[in-house]
Amino acid sequence: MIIYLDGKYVPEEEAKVSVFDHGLLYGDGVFEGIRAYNGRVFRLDEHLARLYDSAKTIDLAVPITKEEFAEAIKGTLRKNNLTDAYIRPIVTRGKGDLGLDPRKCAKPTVIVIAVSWGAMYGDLYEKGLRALCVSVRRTPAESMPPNVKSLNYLNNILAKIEANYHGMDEAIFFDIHGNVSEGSGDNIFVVKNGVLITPPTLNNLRGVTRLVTLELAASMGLTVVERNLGYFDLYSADEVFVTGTAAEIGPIREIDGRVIGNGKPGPITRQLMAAYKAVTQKEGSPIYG
Ligand code: PXG
Repeated sequence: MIIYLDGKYVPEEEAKVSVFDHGLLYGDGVFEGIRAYNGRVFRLDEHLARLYDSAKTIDLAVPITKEEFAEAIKGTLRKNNLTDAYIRPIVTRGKGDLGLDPRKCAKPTVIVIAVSWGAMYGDLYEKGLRALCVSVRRTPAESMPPNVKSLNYLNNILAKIEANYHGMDEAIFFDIHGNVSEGSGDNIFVVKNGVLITPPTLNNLRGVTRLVTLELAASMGLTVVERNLGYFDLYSADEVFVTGTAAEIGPIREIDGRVIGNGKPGPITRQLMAAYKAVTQKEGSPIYG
């Protein structure tokens, strides 16, 4: 496997970062998760825009341009002969000392990893996922905006651990005010009486897949509403699904023991899953030629 590291393509064994890198010491850095389908990188510009916005918010200057970053991503895919892949761009604060002060970090570390990747949830796209509303709350925007895709994912990992202990496939986060936020690594939608509803994005990550889903829903003539949701809305929904680059569109069949709809992926969810599959297969920035 070939990794992009600070301007060079190197074998995985040589792709090493310092133990003094603040990405490791403090989770001080940002990342993205991007997919390539059928020889094209899906929504590359949107992911790069979010990466640079996340970096800006934490006062981290990405040392290369977006165009150079796009080329680093495609270059990594080409070096590994990939057409269908999961891509992980990372920018860390870089090597510093054991103190917190980011001014000690002279140069950000830039990494691109790309691996071959299939469906994340296997047969659960047919059966539906079981989800748990976890007790751990999504980090409030007042502390650390959930819009920043930072390397510190402990909040999300704690949610995942709680869901794991309960034998559930995914965690559903609430914010500190009691509003539904998102999944541990995906955004959430409910369908009620034919209307698609998803929370506004102050308390969650502005998911690229969320945006694509909203576009697809609009093109299908569905009514879409962005408003806050509570437990009531989840438990009494006709359909619930999560969206993410890794998860794609994942139907939820059960939440906290409540069966959602008839316990199977609902018709609107299925329509959106099919539309998402179609758009990922034909859209995107070409890797080769
Ligand atoms: N919310 C959070 C907290 C995320 O981490 C999404 C929503 C969906 O965003 P996109 O742009 O991908 O539609 C994410 C996605 C995983 C995993 O293992 C997920 C993400 C990153 C790393 C791993 O599920 N991010």
